[in-house]
Amino acid sequence: STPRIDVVSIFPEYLAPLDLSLVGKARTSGLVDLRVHDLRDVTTDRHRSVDDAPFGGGAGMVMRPDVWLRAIEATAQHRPDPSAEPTTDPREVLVLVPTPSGVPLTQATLADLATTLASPDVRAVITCGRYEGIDARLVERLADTPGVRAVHELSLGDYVLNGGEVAALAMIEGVVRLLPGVLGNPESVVEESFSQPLLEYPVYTRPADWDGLEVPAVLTSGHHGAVQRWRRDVALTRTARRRPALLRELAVADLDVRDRAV
Ligand code: 6GU
Repeated sequence: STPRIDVVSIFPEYLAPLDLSLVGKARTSGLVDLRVHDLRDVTTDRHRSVDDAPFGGGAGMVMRPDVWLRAIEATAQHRPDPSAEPTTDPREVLVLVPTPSGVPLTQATLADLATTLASPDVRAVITCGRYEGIDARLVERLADTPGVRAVHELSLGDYVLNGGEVAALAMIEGVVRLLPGVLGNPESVVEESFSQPLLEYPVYTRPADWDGLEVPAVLTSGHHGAVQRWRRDVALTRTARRRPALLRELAVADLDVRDRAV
């Protein structure tokens, strides 16, 4: 079966970039089944309302859990081609909830997701909230809803966006490139930073002298060992300056390895 991700949003047009580039190609070549839905399609009132005032007061509006649950359930309806009768996708669903209060999204999270989605019995749904977020009882209810495998509340980082759509784009791009058959050269996945837990070294191309700015001499020396040492050194220096916590984690992981050897 094809890995499947459904995205639900009140701004489905926000997800238009999923037609482009590597993700767009993965879709048209059948490597991933991505479907975008309008949350308002499952509303039942004349105003198609998806939100209400917060209990306890405060600014903004809160998204209604009943509408969201219906939308997630509706994604199971599956129409292999537009002329066919709809059938129900039998797979368990992994619900991904983008929120600035979530667990930080990491390369390890993406790798886990890619593995999970590559298995034939799971699909994912991403719920793009807006306003002040979704009524917290949605996650509670999902946790004991049959057919729901797990719920992950995930954050892109410590800053505030207006809604989950940009996070959904980030999650999808990050996962799709890890799916089997999507990247031509799997070495570029293994080599990049965060598989190897250091920031990447700087890269250069022709001309060797660009308007007086020269490429580091070691890179044109033809000495492969020296190039590797230089890249490792610059990556370490860069990581120490820009992401000191990352380097400390690496040092701790290294100590753990030594402890196990004792
Ligand atoms: Cl996942 N959502 C929103 N609204 N803001 C964010 C975020 C997510 N991650 C960082 N900021």
